[in-house]
Amino acid sequence: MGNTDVPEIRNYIGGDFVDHSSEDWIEVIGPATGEVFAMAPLSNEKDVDNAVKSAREAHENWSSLKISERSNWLDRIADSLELKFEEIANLECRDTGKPISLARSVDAARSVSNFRFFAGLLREIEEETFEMEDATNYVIQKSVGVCGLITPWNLPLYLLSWKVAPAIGMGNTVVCKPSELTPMTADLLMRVVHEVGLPEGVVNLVHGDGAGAGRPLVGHPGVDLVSFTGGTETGKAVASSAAPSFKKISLELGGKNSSIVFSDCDIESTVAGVVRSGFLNQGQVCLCGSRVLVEDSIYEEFKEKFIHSIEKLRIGDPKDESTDLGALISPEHLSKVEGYIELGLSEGGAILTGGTPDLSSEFDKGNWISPTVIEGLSPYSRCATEEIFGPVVTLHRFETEAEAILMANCTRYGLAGSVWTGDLERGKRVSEAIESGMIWVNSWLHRDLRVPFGGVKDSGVGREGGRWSLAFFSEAMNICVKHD
Ligand code: TXE
Repeated sequence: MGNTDVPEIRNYIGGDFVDHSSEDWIEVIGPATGEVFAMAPLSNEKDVDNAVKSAREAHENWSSLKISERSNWLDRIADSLELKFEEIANLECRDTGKPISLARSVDAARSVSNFRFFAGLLREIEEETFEMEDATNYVIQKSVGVCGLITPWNLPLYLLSWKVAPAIGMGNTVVCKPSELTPMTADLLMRVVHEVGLPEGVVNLVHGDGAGAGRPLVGHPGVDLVSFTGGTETGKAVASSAAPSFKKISLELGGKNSSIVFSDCDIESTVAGVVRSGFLNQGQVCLCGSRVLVEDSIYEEFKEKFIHSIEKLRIGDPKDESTDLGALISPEHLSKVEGYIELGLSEGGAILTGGTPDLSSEFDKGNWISPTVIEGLSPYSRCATEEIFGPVVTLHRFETEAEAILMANCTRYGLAGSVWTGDLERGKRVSEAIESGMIWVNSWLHRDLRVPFGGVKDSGVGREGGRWSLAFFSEAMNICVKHD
């Protein structure tokens, strides 16, 4: 038993909610108030082993279903999740500390549409053939086997559903390991899977931390593929535990993305877009534009409007419909973010706006910080090149297009970015010169689920999204048939 005053969630293995094998629990804490509102299992390798066995047993039957049958299952999950739309939003708001409006428009909406989208995409799969003079090559896509799916705390169900849907759609069975900081909507997904009657063992879930549950899952000989979203340092550990058994792997890691603002941009929409990109989800999105590079001739004008707009953001109670920014995920993460602000000052930066918000006593134990902007730092400084993953943006000036590109490329990361300009040719040219997986021109996080998603350099390995997800969660096999 965990803390008896609050609800306990359980692992989901072989079609049942089951007890974990130890007596240890994790307190699930609301970041806005510091209250413990649920207990989650602290599972160990025995639990992981049970989950992998169950996934392995289910694989043969599940992979032999027709693709249309599996897409119908995805639609059923989407329908059932849609009925729980408000519950998803409320749980995500409480578990992550993000504003309820964002939990609805981003987390709940995307979790449903991920299942719906992949159901549709699966139905479009066509067999590929390559004719030779005397033979035909048939390319088929087989399932890989058992997939280990490891997800972080910033977009819990959004990212889990992004992996589960294409993985099971392609005939794999899965073991999920959500972040120990935000396990509630993963539990909700298991309730949905249970309610719709998905064959047992197709989706399994083990709660727990990285060392006790994540690591044994990645290293398990019964796991054939690992899809991981999380920090770059953890990604290195995941890559090295997966390597000895040649598991298929996709790593979606951190970012330190530039928003590049040219003097010919539409200043009002650019300021709004760059504020959104800097501070959405309190800056805790790997795609956030946390370094803003502004052309010298409009630097002062941009800065004034940028700060004015940031200072209008409403920070506070995540449950309040009008809140723009909520709390950071944990006290440890808050300390990391504050440490970077101190580092920025010691590196010669000046804070233009920031501090701690003035909130009611209900939030005294929460993890709060106001959106912070630092100027005067070298674009090569640690504060301007390392991932902070919080509401902290650094401002820099550039004079030429070439200088902007050089500055955008001077980090170890290469995930995303945005270019703001009235000249779309330049927008495309500059985008192509940036070492990155994704760039938006005159927008940010404008997502089409069909396009590839992933990064270069220390931002990760591989691509997911659309047909790239289907390719990753399958093995292409060629059958060459010689004609008579
Ligand atoms: O994430 P971790 P943390 C960045 C961000 C943040 C930093 C650390 O900069 O400050 O990462 O965050 C599981 N084997 N991002 O420590 O540790 C863990 O239990 C297998 C960027 O919270 O990467 C969780 O389920 N799994 C990011 C998941 O990995 C392990 C989003 C992610 O946790 C493991 C989050 C191990 N050895 C943080 N150790 C993004 N790309 O969006 C931990 N885990």
